Amino acid sequence: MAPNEDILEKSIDPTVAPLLERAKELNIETAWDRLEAMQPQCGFGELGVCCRNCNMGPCRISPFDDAGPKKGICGATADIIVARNIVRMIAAGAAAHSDHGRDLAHTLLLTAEGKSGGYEIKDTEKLGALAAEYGIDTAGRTKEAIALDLAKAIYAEFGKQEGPLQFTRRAPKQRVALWQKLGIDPRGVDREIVEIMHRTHIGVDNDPVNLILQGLKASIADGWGGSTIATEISDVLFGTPTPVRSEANLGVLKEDQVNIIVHGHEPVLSEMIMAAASDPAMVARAQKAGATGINLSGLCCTGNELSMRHGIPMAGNFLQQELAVITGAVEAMIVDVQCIMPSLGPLCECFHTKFISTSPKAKFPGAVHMEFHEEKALEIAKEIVSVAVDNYANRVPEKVFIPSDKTECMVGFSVESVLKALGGTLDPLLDAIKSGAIKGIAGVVGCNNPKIKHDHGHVALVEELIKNNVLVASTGCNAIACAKRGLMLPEAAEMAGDGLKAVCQALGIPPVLHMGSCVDISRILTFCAAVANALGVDISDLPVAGAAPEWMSEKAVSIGAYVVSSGIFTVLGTVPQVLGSPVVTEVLTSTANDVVGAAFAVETDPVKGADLMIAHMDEKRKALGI
Ligand code: NFS
Ligand code: SF4
Repeated sequence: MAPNEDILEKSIDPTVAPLLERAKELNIETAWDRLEAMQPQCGFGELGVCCRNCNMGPCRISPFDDAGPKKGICGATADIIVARNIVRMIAAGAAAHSDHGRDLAHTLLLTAEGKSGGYEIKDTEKLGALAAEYGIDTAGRTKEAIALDLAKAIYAEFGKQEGPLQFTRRAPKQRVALWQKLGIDPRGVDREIVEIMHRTHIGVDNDPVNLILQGLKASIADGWGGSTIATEISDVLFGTPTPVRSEANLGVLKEDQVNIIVHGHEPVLSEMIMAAASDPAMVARAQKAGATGINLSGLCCTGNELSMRHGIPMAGNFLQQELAVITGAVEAMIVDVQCIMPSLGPLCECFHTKFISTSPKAKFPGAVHMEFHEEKALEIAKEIVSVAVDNYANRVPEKVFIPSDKTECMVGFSVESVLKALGGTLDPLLDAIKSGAIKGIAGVVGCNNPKIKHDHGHVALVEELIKNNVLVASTGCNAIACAKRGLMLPEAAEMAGDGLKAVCQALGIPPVLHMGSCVDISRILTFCAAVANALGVDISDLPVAGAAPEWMSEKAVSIGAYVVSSGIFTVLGTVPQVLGSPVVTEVLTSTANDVVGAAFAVETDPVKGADLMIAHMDEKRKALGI
């Protein structure tokens, strides 16, 4: 039976319609159904004008009705309420990324002290480079001794009372000077987040512009601080990615193997699950259970992390997490933190799938909690994997429905590997930009959101960009969408404009570069800074732009804020909850240009969104005289 019209409208991904049809047959709900049940969504919430920051409230400003309230009980206007709400979203997003970075610092510290159970320092070259940035002596010292100093220095970045954060100094000096002039050069990562919580408490900061500036400051602490820390230490511990072939989409699940999906964000967990799943004893155990082997894949950013370092397949992006379970072929869904739907618990109960939570920070209804600790990492990972293997016997063959679709991709473009592809210097890229063969560089990132046809926002925007000779750097759920679409193959150069096509063919790279997970947007920042420094200009002078075509998370709000604070024009494909405030809307979409040299645009049509980015690049090129 062909899926009905309505289901076909949900996604451009060929695995989605059949699995949604399957869900309907089994009377199982997904995020799409819950979105429908939520209609109409609260108009006050959509505009950002509701406040429950104190117990005189809740208050909401009525933009619809002239006679309705225009002030909260404390007197807060729509501008104040919206500004407080959006900067609290930044605080949450910056906290999520940065706490992820902190966990990596913790793992590095334990590893340096010889106390971690199975981790090692894999990339000594990067360790040396980071030590140099921090002014740590390396001559004649062991990698453990250097790593110990580095871990301590990085740990200190979180609780520091005065700045600067070391990695912010990768930004061009003009940018740093601007941040200093504006008072938004961040101090300790935690301090900036705490200050948002303080300022948004009732009766503290009631100036929308002053609030937004603190939001930008915390977001810079995320992008150039916490997220960069997460990326760099992951590279030290697990290796800096180099181009590798992988596969993407639910067709990577295997009918005759134990399917284990790792979902969430921190490679600290997934790297050990990978080690445990490839242990010969574990594979033998799977074979004894009647499977031909163990098949590991990843979802969301964990998928990106495993794929770009090891070529492990990506099962899908955010909106496919429930569909993965509905295949009936997953023995275990192992999760850590972030973007894990609490719906997975009840959903897994409809199948044989074991839903295993591992982080003390993230427990879920219906999950088995097997707490992960770095000190005994491999040991615990083996216990978790054995639960999955033993669960193979419980699979119900009649319930198995695996779509066949999967696509090959080339992933793993760290800044280091891009430089290597360029022959060790930025010059070929700079020349291609100057000659116009490459019009500019776009960072396209972010989530899925059922408010938008799944993956359509990502793919339509990216295809329009490459057609117009824009090289795309992609991370997060956008990267998975592009991989599934075949845009991350060198052959996809055929879809690019002539200039970009020639460059990609000469270098053997795809027109859309997989740069990693969402914390790895720090790689894009580092790259933009390197290009700006090579040209002797600020990032805001470059023909670059950002986009988050299907964003939904608070992390994405923080990302958008630090990308704009870094001087990069950014297009949002879903409407942020700020339109109830004329002041906040004006500041974010226009005034920001005069302050940080970049602003946001909101455009729900992805092709038009791409066109805005292209027009912006044309303008910047003209100003640079190229
Ligand atoms: Ni990013 Fe990664 Fe995906 Fe969005 Fe979630 S997985 S950190 S937040 S949904 S891109
Ligand atoms: Fe209402 Fe002001 Fe309290 Fe918010 S802080 S709930 S606007 S009284």
